[in-house]
Amino acid sequence: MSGTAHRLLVVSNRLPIVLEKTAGGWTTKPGSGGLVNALAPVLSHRGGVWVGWPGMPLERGGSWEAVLAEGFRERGYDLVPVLLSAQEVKDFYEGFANAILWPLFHDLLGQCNFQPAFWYAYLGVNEKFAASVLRHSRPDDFIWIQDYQLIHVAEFIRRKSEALRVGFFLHIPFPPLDILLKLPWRGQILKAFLAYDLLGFQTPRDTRNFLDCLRALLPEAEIVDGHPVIEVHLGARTVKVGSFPIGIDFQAYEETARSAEVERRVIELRGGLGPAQLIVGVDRLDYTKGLVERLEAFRNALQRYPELRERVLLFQLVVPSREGVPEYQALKAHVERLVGEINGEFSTAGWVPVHYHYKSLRRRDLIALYRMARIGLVTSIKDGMNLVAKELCACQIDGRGVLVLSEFAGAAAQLQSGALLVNPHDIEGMADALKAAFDMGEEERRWRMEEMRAILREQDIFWWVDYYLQAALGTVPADFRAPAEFFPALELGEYL
Ligand code: ADQ
Repeated sequence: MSGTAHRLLVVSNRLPIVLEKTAGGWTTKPGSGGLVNALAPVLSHRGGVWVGWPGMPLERGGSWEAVLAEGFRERGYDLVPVLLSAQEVKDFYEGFANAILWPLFHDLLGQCNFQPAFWYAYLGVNEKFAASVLRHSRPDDFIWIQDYQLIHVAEFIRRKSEALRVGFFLHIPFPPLDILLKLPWRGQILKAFLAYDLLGFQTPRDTRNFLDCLRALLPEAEIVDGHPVIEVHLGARTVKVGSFPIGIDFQAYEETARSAEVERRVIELRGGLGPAQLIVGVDRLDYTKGLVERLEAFRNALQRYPELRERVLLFQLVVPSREGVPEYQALKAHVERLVGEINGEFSTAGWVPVHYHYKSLRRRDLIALYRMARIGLVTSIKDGMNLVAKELCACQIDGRGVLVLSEFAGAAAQLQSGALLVNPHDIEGMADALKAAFDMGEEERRWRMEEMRAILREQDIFWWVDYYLQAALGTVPADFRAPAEFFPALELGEYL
């Protein structure tokens, strides 16, 4: 493909590995989270460099450096660590990134803490990342900055080099104008986006929001419509903008789901869970994932549809995340209280309705769970894409599962023809969707799942990276079918 001539230099807040200090020295394990899971196969495939924070306070010259270099040999790409102090982690990572941009970009203004110190720490860390990129890049590299923590990196790079090719991809949603306006540093953040050569958003919804903000706040920027990439001209700069729905390594998930090892795990797990229809939820602990709403909907379904009792079982896996941020600790307590209440109210001698696990599963076990799901439940309040929904479909090799999916997950645009779409704020609506999924016959389950799997097989992670790099280099084929914007269908019949 056209982009392969360029070495890829990926920059993200976290490196794709987690370092751990054990009695015998340092070890590494793969990181979790959507960004790492999506991009790791891309770099393994193409080679390149990954610049990021190793996830813990470290000093230069330690024995951990040899372990990172070892990781490079195993994975086939180079790892470049950016070290952060404990104060930077607090003010930049937990502060500006996760207590300002994360909630704001998910429309959750009430969760924001607009501390000025967080802003200065964010700028300092972005400058540090830019310095590391400048040190490790070659003139012909394609530098690809990932996600909301690092929006300002290109602006700092541009102070030293206009010539380097630098793209950006936003994994989370871009907020509507009225929400962005609340950010004290809205002008600086918006302008920082324009230091890139190509801006990638997950969905046309996010691209539209970004362009609306530009039109309102930076009218001197000229927006030139195009297909599939739009151009923004500001002074001497041209910035391309487009929607690139991120995919997964579909084939790898599917093959693992078919493996003898997963087959064995499925048999073992099935024995432990009994005959009820298995509803599966898998999420990082995060208030954007709609965990509370999901549990309320499950409770509502058990109340209103007694025939579901003893015949469904919700297996909810919650992966620990951002444990240093107080809101996440409060959310954990809330989720656990709800699980206790539901189990207290409905359990019988041989049946516990919610199986709740707060841990990180091994990949093999996660895939076994996806494969076994008769109902996959994704109820994000807002989500850039949501890879869990896609991974679950890739593992549904028997086509017997139904996906219940939030309208506000980016994935809804691609999966609308096969999923049962729900509004996560509508508790009764979600409970009704669970009942509809429970009742759905095998034939309908199969065609719906096959529709989704066909799209995900084609628009996988390698498709995504090719499409992005082609857009960066101006070589997207003219007949390319760009993703369309998704709006929920309203049932207005009775009012019209
Ligand atoms: P996340 O908010 O992390 O990603 P999501 O897309 O659902 O959300 O990805 C979660 C990832 O964690 C999945 O790849 C899943 O396999 C992995 N995971 C879940 N449980 C695990 C476990 N027990 N152990 C290890 N890994 C586990 C952000 C945005 C999303 C966007 C992605 C990618 O918030 O909207 O889809 O980036 O762009």
